[in-house]
Amino acid sequence: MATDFEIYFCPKCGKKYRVKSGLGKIKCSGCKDVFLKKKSLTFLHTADLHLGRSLCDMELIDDQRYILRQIVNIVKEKGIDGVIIGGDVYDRAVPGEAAVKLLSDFLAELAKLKVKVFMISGNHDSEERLDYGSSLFESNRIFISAKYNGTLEKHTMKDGDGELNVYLLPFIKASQVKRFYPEENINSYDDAVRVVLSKAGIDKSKRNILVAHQFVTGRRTRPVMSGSEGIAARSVGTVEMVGADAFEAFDYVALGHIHSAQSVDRYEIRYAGSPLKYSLSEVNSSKSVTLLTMGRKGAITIETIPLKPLRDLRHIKGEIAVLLRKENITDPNDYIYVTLTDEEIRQDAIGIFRQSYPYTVRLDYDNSHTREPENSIIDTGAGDKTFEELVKEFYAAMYGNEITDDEMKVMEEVAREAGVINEAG
Ligand SMILES: [Mn+2]
Repeated sequence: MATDFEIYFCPKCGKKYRVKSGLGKIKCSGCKDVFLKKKSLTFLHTADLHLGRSLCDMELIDDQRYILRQIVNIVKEKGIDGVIIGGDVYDRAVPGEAAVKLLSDFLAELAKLKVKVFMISGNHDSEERLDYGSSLFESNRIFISAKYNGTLEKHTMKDGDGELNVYLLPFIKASQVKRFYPEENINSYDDAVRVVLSKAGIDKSKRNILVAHQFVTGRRTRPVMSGSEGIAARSVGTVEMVGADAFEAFDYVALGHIHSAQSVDRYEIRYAGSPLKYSLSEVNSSKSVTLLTMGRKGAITIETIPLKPLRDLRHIKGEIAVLLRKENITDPNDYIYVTLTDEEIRQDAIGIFRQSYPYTVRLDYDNSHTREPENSIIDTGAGDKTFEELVKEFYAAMYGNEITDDEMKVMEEVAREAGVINEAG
C-alpha cells in the first residue's frame, strides 16, 4: 500500500492535512498566513479492552463506554494518526449484544476522526467473530487481523521521515504456525513467533511497529501480572513464553495480554495494560494509554496518559461503625472492596454497606478468627453443635460471610458420602 502524500498540521488550529509530496510551503486554509508544519506520525496504544466483562457480578459496560469515550477524546485532542488495540477486545469468545454494540460505536467514532485503527485478536477473542466484516472496515481505515493466515499483515504509512510499517500479529499458538511451515522446527510459541517474523521480510532500515498478543519475557525478568488476566496467562508454561529478543527488528512492539502497563526488557517493548481495573487485585494500580511519537528511525518518544474511570475501584478496611460514619464516606459511587476488622460477623453487612456505597463489590473480614482460623476452630470445639452449625461457623471464619443454602447442601452431600453424617444428620 504505497502513499505519495505527507501529513502536515497547522501549528495554530491543529488541523491536519494530507499533502502531496514535494508541494513546498503551504498555508492553513482556516488560519491566515500560518504555514503548515510536517507532522510526525503519532499512535495511541491500548489493549485488553475485555468488552462485556463484569467485576464480582457488577456489569462494567457503562464504565467501558465511559473509558472508550475518554480514549476517543485523547485521539481527538492529540491529533493521533493511528490507534492500536493489542487484542482481547472482547472478554469472551461469544460476546454479548451490548459488548458488540460498544465496539462498533467505538470504531465508528474513530472512523469519523479519520484515524487508522490497527486491531488484533487476543486469546480471549474468537477469530471468526473478530474477523467478521473486516473487509468492510478496511474502507474506513480499520484493519483487523484476527487469524494468522501464513503471512504477517503489513500496513505502510508515511510522514516527513519516510515510510513506517505497522505489522499485525494476532494471538498465535505453536500449532497454528506449524500448519503453514511444516518444514520448520516449531516446538514453542517462541519458535512460532520467530518463524513468523523471519518469513515477513522486515526491512530494518525502515521504522517498524509490531502489534502482538503474547506472554513476552525479558532476559532476566518476567512481566508483572495484574491478576485479572485469566487462568491461561496465570498458568503460563515456558512453552508459551516468547523472549523479548525476538523483536529486535522493531522500533516499537505494542503488546497486549498482561493487564498492568509495563515495558519488557527495553522501553519500546511495551504492554499498554487494560484501560480499567478488572479484578480486586488491581485496587492499587493505575491505568493509562501509551502514546508514541515516531520521529526518524531510532528517535521515538513514548509517554503515558492516565485514564480516569467512571468509578474507581478502592479497598477500604476498618470497623463497620467507623467506616460508615458520615464524615468518612467519600466518593460513594466508587466500586468498593471492604474488609471489616470487627470481631463479630454481622448479618447482611454487605447490604448495610450498600446503603452508603451502592457499588460495594465484595466484603470480607480480617479479625482474630480469620488470622488464626486453626486456633479458633480448635478452641471452639465441636461440643454438641450440629453439623450445620459447625459448617456455618467454619465458613464464616474462613470467608467472612454467610454460607448459602446451596453451598450448605453441597457440604451435606459431601459429608454424607464421607460418612461424617448419616441420612438423618
Ligand atoms: Mn487480556
